[in-house]
Amino acid sequence: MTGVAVRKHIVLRTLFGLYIGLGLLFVAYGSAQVIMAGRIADDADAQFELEMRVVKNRWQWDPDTIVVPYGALVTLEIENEDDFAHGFAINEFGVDRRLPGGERTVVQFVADQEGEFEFFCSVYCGVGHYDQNGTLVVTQDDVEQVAAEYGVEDTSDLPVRSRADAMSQLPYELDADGGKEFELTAEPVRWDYGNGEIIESWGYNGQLPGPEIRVTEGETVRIIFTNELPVATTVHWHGVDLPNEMDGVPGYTQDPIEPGETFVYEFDAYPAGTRFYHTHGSHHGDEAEQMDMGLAGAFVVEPREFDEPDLDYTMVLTERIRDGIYPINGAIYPDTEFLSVREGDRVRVRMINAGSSTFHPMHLHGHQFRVVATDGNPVPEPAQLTRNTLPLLPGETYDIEFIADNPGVWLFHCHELQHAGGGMITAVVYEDAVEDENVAIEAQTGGHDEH
Ligand SMILES: [Cu+2]
Repeated sequence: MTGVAVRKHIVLRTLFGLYIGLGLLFVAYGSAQVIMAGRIADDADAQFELEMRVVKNRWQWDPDTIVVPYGALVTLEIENEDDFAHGFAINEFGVDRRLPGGERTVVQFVADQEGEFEFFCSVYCGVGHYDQNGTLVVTQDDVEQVAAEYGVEDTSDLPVRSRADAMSQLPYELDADGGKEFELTAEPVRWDYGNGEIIESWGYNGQLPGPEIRVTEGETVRIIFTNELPVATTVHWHGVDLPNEMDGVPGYTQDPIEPGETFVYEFDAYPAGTRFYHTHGSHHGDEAEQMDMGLAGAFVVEPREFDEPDLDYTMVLTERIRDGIYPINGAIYPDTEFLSVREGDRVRVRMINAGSSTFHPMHLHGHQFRVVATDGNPVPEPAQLTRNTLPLLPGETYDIEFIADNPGVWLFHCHELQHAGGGMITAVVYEDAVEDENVAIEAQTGGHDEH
């Protein structure tokens, strides 16, 4: 790799100003520090992007370890998204740069001393970050080897995947007793959310959201789960009434599943409805971080007698708050998949809020819809509300239905408009309208089953 200029990007941000609220909210911003714990450079032009961050009142650098070869010209792009000033200093290299809140700076120095050096924040801001230091390692030995000794995992070579590579439903095999057996793997991936946003993520079977698991009520479901993440994890079956030991809560119902380990979840699928699966973390406190890295997917239990709609569309809402991204099914506008309908269709949308902390008032243009299920459970017809905007709190699911009776191209978006701006927009597109409307929309549509 010598002579190849590899530009390593690491983006992390301080959101100190946002650390108000519940404990769970704090850890939402801790995402990515685990797989981005360090970076290595193996050529003379070592470029890094470095951010300063405070998580749960604790100061953190991300990456917190940087390994470079002796003699490298080190370029650090440092970003401070905090409202407060911070500083970046390495005494031995004469670096001490003050960085006002919200600003970015570039620091350059030649790594002309071998050894291990501390980098630290040189501005006291009362958060207690002044004693949380990062490590710069300068070595004449093989950098990869030295990095391994420091536990630095370089993920910049992970494959980039996007919705185009994703499967819509997880395949299964029928076992001898008629149960459905699935294989699910949690693994790191660089996820392309669209619109130029490629972010290091954790996905089930390498995708965000995880592939939909669809079964029929009463079926025995066996999920052979393998953890290929660099951290321990668990899988929780949200809204499913299963035996306690299958609930996926580390420290309560099971031990955390360590990297490389497999755990088998087995239960009967009750009750019918739109459910989902998501990580419950490795211990109390990292659930939000793991979930917003991408570890969630739909788990749909069809009733035995299912009055199938013309279009059955699952809409998983997630969030990458630090990056300002609010995806629908792992993609942000204008790269979201649109709902392709025909006039007269009865359309069901299974909306799932699988983000850790944010609510989404989802608004459909041009139609009124009925709320036919709340948290997966059917609403009796006289009690069904007719709405065009429906807020989803974290962990909630709603099934809505509407009749496609108003041809055109109609936006369907989060009406928290910061979220819409962060990509949470899709559209209901009538097939006939596509020919009349612009080609860009045509390119986006798809997924309509023949009927
Ligand atoms: Cu929203």
